[in-house]
Amino acid sequence: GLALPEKTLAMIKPDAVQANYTSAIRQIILSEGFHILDEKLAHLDDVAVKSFYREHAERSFFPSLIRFMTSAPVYAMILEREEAVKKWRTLMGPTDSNKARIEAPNSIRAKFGIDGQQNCVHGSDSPEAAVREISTFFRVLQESNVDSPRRVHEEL
Ligand code: DGI
Repeated sequence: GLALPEKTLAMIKPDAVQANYTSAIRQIILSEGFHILDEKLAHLDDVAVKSFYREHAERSFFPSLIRFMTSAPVYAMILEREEAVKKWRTLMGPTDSNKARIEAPNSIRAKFGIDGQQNCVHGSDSPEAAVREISTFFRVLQESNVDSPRRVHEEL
């Protein structure tokens, strides 16, 4: 069948950046057939996290989530492969790292996550979210995940 390349936003969260797991996680990503199109270290502020996780704004854990996500830098990557969104979420494992250790022991959260909040990695949950989230970190020529006119030489 068709296997068109798709992009997703992967992020190594503050717990794993602080624990120096960035290069180990990056190596797993590459060994699983993802291409890393761009990558950068970023330190999110309150405004950025509130926007990024706005779907959780009313949840009781939201203030704690903001404190965690602003506590240290994150490492953002644009991943590309076929079915990147789904494949990256499968590789991450369940949201709660302790559940991941039971249900998906080979997943990244099982190996490097701490709990249900400090869970080492993020992945977009749809191609549409991927476009939005990638634009949080990167200036991109969006030509793959979205039907919009391709802009080239945007600096000119
Ligand atoms: O897409 P996921 O990261 O797997 O999960 P999600 O979109 O449901 O939640 C986004 C993040 O919010 C998750 O990675 C950690 C945090 N979170 C979700 N549920 C809980 C939570 N944090 C706490 N403390 N408690 C929760 O129940």
